[in-house]
Amino acid sequence: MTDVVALASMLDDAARTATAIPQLTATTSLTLDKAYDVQRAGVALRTERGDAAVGVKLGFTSKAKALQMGVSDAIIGVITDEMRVDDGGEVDVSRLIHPRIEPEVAFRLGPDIDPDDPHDDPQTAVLEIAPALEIIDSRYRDFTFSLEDVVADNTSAARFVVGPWRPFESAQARLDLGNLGVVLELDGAVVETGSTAAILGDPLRALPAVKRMARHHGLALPAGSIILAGAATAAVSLPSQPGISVVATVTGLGRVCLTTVGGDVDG
Ligand code: 0L1
Ligand code: MG
Repeated sequence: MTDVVALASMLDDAARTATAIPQLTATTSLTLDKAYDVQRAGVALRTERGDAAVGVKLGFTSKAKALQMGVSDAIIGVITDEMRVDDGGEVDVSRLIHPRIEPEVAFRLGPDIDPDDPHDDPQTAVLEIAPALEIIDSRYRDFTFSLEDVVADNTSAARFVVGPWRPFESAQARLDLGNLGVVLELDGAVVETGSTAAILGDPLRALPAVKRMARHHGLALPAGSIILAGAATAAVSLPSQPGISVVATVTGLGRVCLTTVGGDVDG
């Protein structure tokens, strides 16, 4: 267990000082279960400092990314209050190592989901849906890692922004949530376009996946939890200059944005 806490501390220091470290698996043998133990210990370090878990996120939800990593299942991480940025708010890039940004869809739970109850249908617990932006920032040098490394690193979770919440039931009645157009703009230019179909074929599939993985890895899904379903396009590097605007638009759900601050004026 000491080993697990020591590994979690290394990743935690890397995040707090915005300093990349070598992959843990370069010097330590890590199974997937142990990697999730390291992730849990890292989240515990955050909560001991007063941060709070506010939900979960899925990674490797696109076929392309899963193939690239040679994995057949998504991975799950924890998002916390300190990672949250208001819609239209500022992200200080000087506090991040090599951030990348991806457009996503977020769900918010009304009641809690009991991961251990096989009769608890996760979709019926969803109250709201929104467009979202996730900033991932691997704590590893060159953004290079194994599956176990990235799980230990809390799936590269760094910041997230959620746009306007809309009632889930009416969005589902009115829209084909499995194929909504998605546009990502950086500094006024379109840099990625895609579809919500890139998220597990349909972002609604994120809900049973989250429940299954929460059960397996001992994560709670209390009332009000936010679920980041996964990326609808490839992730794009977030420039390290201040004043860069990022906008994601999901057809029918609306837009969500942020602006960079801090960092190097010359990039
Ligand atoms: O949120 C994501 O899809 C990323 C998961 C971790 C992999 C990465 O950092 O690219
Ligand atoms: Mg993501």
